[in-house]
Amino acid sequence: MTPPIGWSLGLTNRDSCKTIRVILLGQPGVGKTALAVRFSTRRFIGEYDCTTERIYKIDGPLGSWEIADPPGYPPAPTEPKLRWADAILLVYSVSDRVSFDETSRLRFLVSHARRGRKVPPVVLLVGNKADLSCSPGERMVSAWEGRRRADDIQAHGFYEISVRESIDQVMAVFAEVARLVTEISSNPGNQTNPFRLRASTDGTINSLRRPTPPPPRRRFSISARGAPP
Ligand SMILES: Nc1nc2c(ncn2[C@@H]2O[C@H](COP(=O)(O)OP(=O)(O)OP(=O)(O)O)[C@@H](O)[C@H]2O)c(=O)[nH]1
Ligand SMILES: [Mg+2]
Repeated sequence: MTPPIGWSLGLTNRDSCKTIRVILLGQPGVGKTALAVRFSTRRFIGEYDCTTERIYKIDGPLGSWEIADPPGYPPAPTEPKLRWADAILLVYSVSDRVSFDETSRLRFLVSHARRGRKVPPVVLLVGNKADLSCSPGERMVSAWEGRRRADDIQAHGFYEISVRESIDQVMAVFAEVARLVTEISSNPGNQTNPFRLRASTDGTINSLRRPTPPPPRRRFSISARGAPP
């Protein structure tokens, strides 16, 4: 019998039952909704409603999730929203340098909102649209810059992914979120070296990340409702 994925990730049963709350932040058009929908349904649809803020509720092989997907415009998520989340994904597009620059400001907003809190949020920097780097002239931000930015802003990790091309890369991001949230919530004081993930220049995840097996194919139960408090 194949063990539940929570075991393989080193999560306890109690921890894997916790609903993990994630907020996706980034400029308009970087692929936040595509990321949430891909994780929820495994599908890449192509065009998404960008006007309404949603929370996706997901019960799947990686456990229970609430994923807030605010539109990139108008910007500025409020502090209660940033405090609501266990994990924050700062998303940019490798083909859009302005969206990359925005991640520093967003990181500052997150730190400001969470000042004085005992448990810090998990913060991952995610460079999306890595598939575009195959087209000449499309890549504007290198993987090296992404890694360095993640270091500078003290993100817990950096992933360069293509939501369009790879469900495995998307699942790897959320598996790492689950692992980090569990680790940090059980040991909030031990935050000496938060940055531990690297991504390779071709958009795949390299071996510095703890190996996680691909999730089993299973149906998800999802629903979408209104915005977080
Ligand atoms: N080439 C490529 N296009 C992508 C990828 N992910 C998303 N897109 C496209 O990027 C466009 C914007 O995606 P969205 O998910 O709507 O972006 P968003 O960040 O939610 O944008 P707002 O809701 O306006 O803030 C859509 O046309 C997607 O099809 C990817 O990995 N590769
Ligand atoms: Mg959107």
